[in-house]
Amino acid sequence: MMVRKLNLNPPIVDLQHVRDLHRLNPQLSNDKPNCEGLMGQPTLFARAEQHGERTAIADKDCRFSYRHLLDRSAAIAAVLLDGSADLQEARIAYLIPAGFDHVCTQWGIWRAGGIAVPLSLSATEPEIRYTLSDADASCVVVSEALKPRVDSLCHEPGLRCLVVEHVEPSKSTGDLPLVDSDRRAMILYTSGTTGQPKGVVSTHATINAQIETLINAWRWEADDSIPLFLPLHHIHGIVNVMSCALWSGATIEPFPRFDLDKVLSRVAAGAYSVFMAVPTIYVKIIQHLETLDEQNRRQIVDGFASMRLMVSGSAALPATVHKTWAELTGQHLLERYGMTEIGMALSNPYAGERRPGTVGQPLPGVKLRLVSDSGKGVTDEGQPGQIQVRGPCVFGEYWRRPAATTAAFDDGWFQTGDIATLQDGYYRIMGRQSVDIIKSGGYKLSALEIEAVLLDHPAIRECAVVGIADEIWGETVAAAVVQCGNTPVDEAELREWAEQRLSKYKIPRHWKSVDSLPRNAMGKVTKPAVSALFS
Ligand code: MCA
Ligand code: AMP
Repeated sequence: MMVRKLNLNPPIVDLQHVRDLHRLNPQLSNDKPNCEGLMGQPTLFARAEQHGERTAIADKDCRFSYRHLLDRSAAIAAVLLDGSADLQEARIAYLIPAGFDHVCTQWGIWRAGGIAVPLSLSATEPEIRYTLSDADASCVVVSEALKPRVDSLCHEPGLRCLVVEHVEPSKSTGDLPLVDSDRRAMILYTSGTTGQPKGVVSTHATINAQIETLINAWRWEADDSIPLFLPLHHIHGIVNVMSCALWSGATIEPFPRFDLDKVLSRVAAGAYSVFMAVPTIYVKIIQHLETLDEQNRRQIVDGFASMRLMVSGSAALPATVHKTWAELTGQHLLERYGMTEIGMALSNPYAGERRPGTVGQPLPGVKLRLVSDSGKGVTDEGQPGQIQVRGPCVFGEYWRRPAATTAAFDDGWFQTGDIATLQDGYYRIMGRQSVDIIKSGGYKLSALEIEAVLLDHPAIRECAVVGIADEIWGETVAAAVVQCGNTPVDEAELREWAEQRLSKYKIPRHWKSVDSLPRNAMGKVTKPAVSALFS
């Protein structure tokens, strides 16, 4: 198989676009993390050349080297290019489980000059349709097994469907385009305080910065080995696990989803040196360990105990879970804080005290401030303020939403909407400004998006969706509904309606039929009073 020459310093596609990005987020030009390699320096692909024959992906009985990744991604790039010289930031969506084909597709899109738009494996047809349409995708790459999920969409004019297994190895000929690090690389869809998810656009430079700060802070090494079971339409799985591992020359063991028994049997076999998960997963493992006999439990606990690093993030890790985990395994989970728009911003130290209930200090290259409701910088210990972040890890824009992008920044600082305090040198997340954001199982959900789907049901006149505190999931989704007319709709029918339109993790787990929703004097629904209905 021919391997094409990699060009690492290409021309910029749209200079005006790049200028706009730098105006909104001036730190793209000014700040560099305390690490090498940003802006046009070694990329994932140049590094993969160096890692060569090392094992990148250990997938069941197959081991794929970095050389395999480079060859296969070049073949996919050639098929995507289909004779053109550069995809010029065309949006290429993909629906592929974690594994060799997934990585090769992401790399193939990047190497062809496209913007990668990963689709969620749990997305429903309407959700996939929305993403493809909002991103204005020209192509969707899909694995053969998942093709039925996009078949109905592949008849849309202007949308090419490509089955990744059908890409011929022999297609890998000719030059690939030069792709500058300032060009747009990825769009991740995130729920926010508006109804429909917004596309968060990152450039190659942003992603490189997000990777590099973690490589240094968490001391990634080529000898590391990590399981990859988190979804690959979010930063946690894409950057923190997959890209950091591949940047370092480490080995990934992919799982199509989090399968407790399979993952734990590999932990017991001592397969991993690094483990990253959301709090729900640690809670589920703790509960599972309690059901095992002493010998099985011991093997798994020893597997965890021997790892060099275990990280928790995406949602608050209760201090009790941190403590129980430390008692069980001797491991002090490293809790960190991040967001789709900014990558990782705060982290407990790799070496040094990892303080339960806190998210540590700003990572190298991340500038962070707390701002009070009145817009003043918070300087007093223990006083709450909104976290605002700037630096090269911060995204450039919401896809085709210039007003939302402008509103998200305050003088170059990205406004996260999360509230924190700083005490004794450690940041602590206190909550969120918006009651319409729910965090369940590590997923960020918009109450408004779920409400809009329920309101479409002909029998529902009004509804309010809230997050209810939950020991396993952090929060679970609850819906209070006001029905039209006298014929009551049963919960099963509402659930089925929601399941056809929303991913499983967005479906309300608690329902309440009410005569009217609690409202304040202005007529606005009071969400705390809605939550109280479920207590
Ligand atoms: C699933 N179930 C739920 C939920 N999800 N119940 C309540 N609330 C939920 N959120 C139910 C299912 O309906 C099913 O019930 C049963 O639980 C098992 O479902 P399954 O999908 O198999 O669950 P699972 O595989 O155990 O999933 C749990 C999970 C998953 C692995 C924790 O939620 C997950 O992968 N979360 C990670 C999300 C993530 O990576 N977020 C990062 C974004 P039944 O059996 O009755 O049908 S945040 C980010 O990227 C930022 C930058 C950051 O900081 O990291
Ligand atoms: P997402 O937009 O899906 O990337 O989710 C980002 C959000 O997850 C943040 O804005 C926080 O609300 C939350 N989050 C991430 N890490 C933590 C953490 N360690 N503790 C509390 N909340 C967190």
